[in-house]
Amino acid sequence: MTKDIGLAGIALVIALAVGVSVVAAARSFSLEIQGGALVGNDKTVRVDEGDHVILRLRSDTAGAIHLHGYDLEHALAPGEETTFGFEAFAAGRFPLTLHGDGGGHGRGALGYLEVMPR
Ligand SMILES: [Cu+2]
Repeated sequence: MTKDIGLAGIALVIALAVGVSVVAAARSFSLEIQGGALVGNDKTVRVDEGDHVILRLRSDTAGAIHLHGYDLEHALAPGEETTFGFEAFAAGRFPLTLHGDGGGHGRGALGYLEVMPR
């Protein structure tokens, strides 16, 4: 009897693990920053809660990109593509800002990360 419960428990754990891996996805986006602003009209990165987000960033100036709410910062080197990866652990709308060499915000949000709840 205890053996059956043990097997059922293992099956449940496997089912949960498979379920999670099926719904969460790796989502990759390329963002280019020129003159302190994002290039292009779409300033919003949209993902689902639990996704692994990869932002491929290219900037014409040095500084850092700051994801508010998640409180993550990623350094930028001029002219070089860098990869900023993180888990979308919280649902909501979060500003992405550019911090210059001296720190602080240039001119408000570059764009937004929108994370849809599961
Ligand atoms: Cu900031």
